[in-house]
Amino acid sequence: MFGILKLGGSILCNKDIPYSINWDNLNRISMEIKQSIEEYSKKNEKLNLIIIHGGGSFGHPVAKKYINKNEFKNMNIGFWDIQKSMRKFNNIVIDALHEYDIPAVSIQPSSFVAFKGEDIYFDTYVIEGMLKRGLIPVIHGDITLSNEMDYKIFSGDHALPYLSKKLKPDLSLHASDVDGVLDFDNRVIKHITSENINEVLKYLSPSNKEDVTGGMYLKVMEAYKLGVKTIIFNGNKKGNIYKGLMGKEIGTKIN
Ligand code: IP8
Repeated sequence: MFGILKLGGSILCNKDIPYSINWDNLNRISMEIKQSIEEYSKKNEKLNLIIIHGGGSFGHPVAKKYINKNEFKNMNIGFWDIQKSMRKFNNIVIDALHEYDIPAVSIQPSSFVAFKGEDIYFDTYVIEGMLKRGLIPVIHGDITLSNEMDYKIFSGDHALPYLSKKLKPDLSLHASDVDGVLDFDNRVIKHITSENINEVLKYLSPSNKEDVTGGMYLKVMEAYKLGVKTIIFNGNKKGNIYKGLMGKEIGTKIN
């Protein structure tokens, strides 16, 4: 089984407090990942896994300091400041995974990922090699270079569809802080296809004001545009990460 799991920053942090970790969630999620690895291994299967995490209360507040009217300013400081905040966060996530003997290794996008227009340059040779060797790459949202002289935030919501399209996992999982994609009555839309996508887009409100990236709209659009089968579900709920990794039906399926 090959899965790519994105952990939204909002489930790993307390978004209202800069640099705050939601330790209960981080520990529980690490434990559920470990449980899934063990469950597959009992069935003589291997869970190949890539983990992606968002910026949470580390990347977003720091990035905001350098964005003015949609443009990056003062980036001779900003680039390393944003990079540093995400490096700290990524270290904490990886340390928690190591507590459960999960062979997590860090991938820092600001060092080698770039945008060319809307296209993403992201060489995956090393990530694929890590997977082959049983390692679990942990990639995060980050600041990246864009075009000739610009910068752009590389979101976990870019990473998940990009890697899913390129590496073709069996499962592409999006653990967010809501039960799935919701309609106006807050009911979970179980399945998004070409039949209902236009209807669904009407329900999606713009991103939370603390986020410098696109919220649910970006998640749904990116997954839909690339035709990647993605599940969006609530990672705050106990057992859901495990269920998701075991391929159980939860949240909203997009394909
Ligand atoms: O939370 C954003 O990643 P996201 C990363 O996955 C930064 O959108 C640096 C704000």
